Amino acid sequence: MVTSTENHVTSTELLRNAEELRAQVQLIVNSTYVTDVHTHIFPPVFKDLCLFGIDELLTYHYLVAEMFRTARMSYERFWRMSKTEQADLVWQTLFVENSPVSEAARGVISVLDAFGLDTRAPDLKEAREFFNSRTLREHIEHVFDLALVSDVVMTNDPLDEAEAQMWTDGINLDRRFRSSLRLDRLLNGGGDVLSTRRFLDEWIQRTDPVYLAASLPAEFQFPSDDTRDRLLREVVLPAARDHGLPLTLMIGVRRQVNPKLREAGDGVGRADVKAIERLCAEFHDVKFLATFLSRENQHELCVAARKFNNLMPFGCWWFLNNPSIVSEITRERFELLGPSFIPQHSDARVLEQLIYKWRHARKEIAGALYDSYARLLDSGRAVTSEEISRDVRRLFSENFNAWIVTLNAEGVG
Ligand code: HDL
Ligand code: ZN
Repeated sequence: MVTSTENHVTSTELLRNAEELRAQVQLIVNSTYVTDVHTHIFPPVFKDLCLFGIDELLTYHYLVAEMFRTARMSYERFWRMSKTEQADLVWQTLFVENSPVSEAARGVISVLDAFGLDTRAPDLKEAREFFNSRTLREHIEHVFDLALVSDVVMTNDPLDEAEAQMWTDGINLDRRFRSSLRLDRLLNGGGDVLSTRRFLDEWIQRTDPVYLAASLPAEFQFPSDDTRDRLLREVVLPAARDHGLPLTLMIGVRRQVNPKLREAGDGVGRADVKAIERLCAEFHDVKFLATFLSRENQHELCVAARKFNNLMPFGCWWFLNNPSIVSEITRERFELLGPSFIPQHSDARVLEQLIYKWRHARKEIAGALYDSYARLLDSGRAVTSEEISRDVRRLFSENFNAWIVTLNAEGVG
C-alpha cells in the first residue's frame, strides 16, 4: 500500500507522472481563491439589490426562459405570479417533472448539494427553511468560502435611480465587493460631451470603480458616425485614460429578442472583432478587458489579443458559460495566449450562484490546464506544483489585479 508520505509531492519536485500531475493541478485549482471580475451581486447595504436564497435562484432569468420551453403557460400569467409561485413552478417543471440537466438547472443542484440539502426534494419547503435560517452576514462569509472567491466586481449603474440614491446617501462598502461603472445607458443616452464627462468624473469620484464597462450590440462597429462613437471617443476613453481605468467591453448581445421574456429576452449575435482591434490600436494607452458573447468570435479574440498587449480577453460570458464551451474556449486560449488571460467570471446575479459557477468553471479550467501541462511534458518539459500555483494565481487574480493598477509614465501598468 502506498503511504501518503511516499506519494507526497514537494513543491519543487518535477511532476513527470501524469496522474500525480493531474492530482496537483486539481488540488491547486480547487484551493486557489479567485477574483470574480464581473458579477451582478451586491452586499446587503444595497438592500433589495442584494439577491439570495432559493426563490431568487429559481427565478434566475436563465431558468425562466427554460421553464417556458416546457410549461404550457402564457408569459402574462407567469409574470402575474408571486416570486414564490414562480419558483415553485420552475422547481416542479425543471427539477421534479424533468431531469435538471441544463447548466443553469444543474447549478441549483450544485448549490443545494453544497449546503447538504435534498437535491431531489418534491418541493421547496426544506430549502426555504434553510435559507431563511441564517443571518445574511454569516451566509455571505459561508458562500464566499465555499466558492473560494476572495472578492467580486459589482455592476454599478449610475443611471439606475434606486442604486444611485444609495450611493448619494452614502455606502459603507464591504471590501470584498469592488465597484465598476456600467455605461450602457450613458452611451445610449446621447448626452452632450461636456455634461456627460462631468457626470462621469463625479461618479468615478463617488464610486472608486476598478474599471469602466459597457455591453455593446453584435452590430457594434468602430469607428462609426453615431452618437455612441462620439461619446466613446470624447468622453469615456479620455476619462479612462485620465483616471487610469481600464475599459471593459462585452460585445455581441442582441437586446430583447423576445421582450415577453423580460430580463430573459436577450439573444446573441456574431460581432466584428476588428472593432476592438481598432480601439486597441487607436487608444494604445488605454487597457481593455473584452469578452464576446458569440462562440464564433472566440478564436478571433485570441488572435486580436496576440496583436495588442493592451487587450485582456476574459470569461466565457452568459450563453458560453457551459462546460462544453468553457472547455473549448479555455483550451484555445492556452494554446494562443499561454497564461496571459482571465479564464472566467461568474456573472452571478444571486449570491449563491458563486458556488456553482465557480465549481463548474474550476473543473473545466483544471482539465484544460492539465492538458496543457501534459502536452508540455510530452514535448520534454515537466512543471513543479510551485509553478502550477504561480500560473493559477496569475489566471485567477494576478492578471486582473495587474490590469487595474494605474498606468505608469510609459503608459504600461
Ligand atoms: O449585460 C450583462 O452584463 C449580461 O451579463 C446580462 O446581465 C445578462 O442578463 C446576464 O446576466 N448574463 O449572465
Ligand atoms: Zn453581466
